[in-house]
Amino acid sequence: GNRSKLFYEQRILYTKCIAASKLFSLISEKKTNLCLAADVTNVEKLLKLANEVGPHICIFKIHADIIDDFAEKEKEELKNIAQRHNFMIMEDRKLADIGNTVQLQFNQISKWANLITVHAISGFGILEAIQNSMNFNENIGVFVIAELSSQNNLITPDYTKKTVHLAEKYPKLIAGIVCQFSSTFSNPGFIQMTPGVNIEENVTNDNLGQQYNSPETVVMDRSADIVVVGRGIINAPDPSQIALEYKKKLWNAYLKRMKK
Ligand code: BMP
Repeated sequence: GNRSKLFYEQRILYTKCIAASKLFSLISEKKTNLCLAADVTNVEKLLKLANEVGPHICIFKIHADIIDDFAEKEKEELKNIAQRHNFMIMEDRKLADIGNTVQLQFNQISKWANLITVHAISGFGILEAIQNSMNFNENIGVFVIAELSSQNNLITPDYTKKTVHLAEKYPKLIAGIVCQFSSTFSNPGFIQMTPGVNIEENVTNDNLGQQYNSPETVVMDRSADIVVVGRGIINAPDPSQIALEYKKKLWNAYLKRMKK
């Protein structure tokens, strides 16, 4: 089947992951497929961003290990903001260790995050470990990294294929796949999350290998379901206003894709 021609609401029928079905319905309710990469180091700034940009996003994605003093109190505050503005919190931890270690890491992260990213590099053990822990917390959704946006990264087409194949074996766990292309997977129950987007004129990369495309390219040509934007929003003088602009562009690209 062609997952890119199904509406978000329709995709709910195909997923077995609770977090993914929540995500599909909140996307269609809020009419936003924008994920903010809130890559800031100051915790006050982080919470301010969550408050201001919250109405325009489906996911607030963070790297907890870059934030100064991200303690219990701040995590609670972020959870409250998420509830108020109806978005999900993703820890982009890219877990990659052996199953046992990942289980210990996951048990910490699952106390405050709704979604988490993992690399499948260490094999089935990583997903087994999360599945074991998941019995206590069924609402965490996993996104598996099948491709990276960075130039000359070491992921091969074979690795990508095997990653998707492994993900298929854990349908209750896997909310989606982080990848760049429509052809990477076909399961309509999985959500395609795609980073590397910037709408500024002439911004096609940074100087550390990141590569950028337009909202239209990733949503229409590459069938992204959720698009990750970081510096394009967080470095702007008015993040909330520019987030709204990204939101509109990304949603229009989705509507155009459905009509095409
Ligand atoms: P920016 O839009 O500022 O380039 O940020 C992109 C975000 O997406 C970063 O938080 C990065 O960790 C994440 N990311 C990425 O850029 N490429 C990938 O392939 C996978 C990612 O998670």
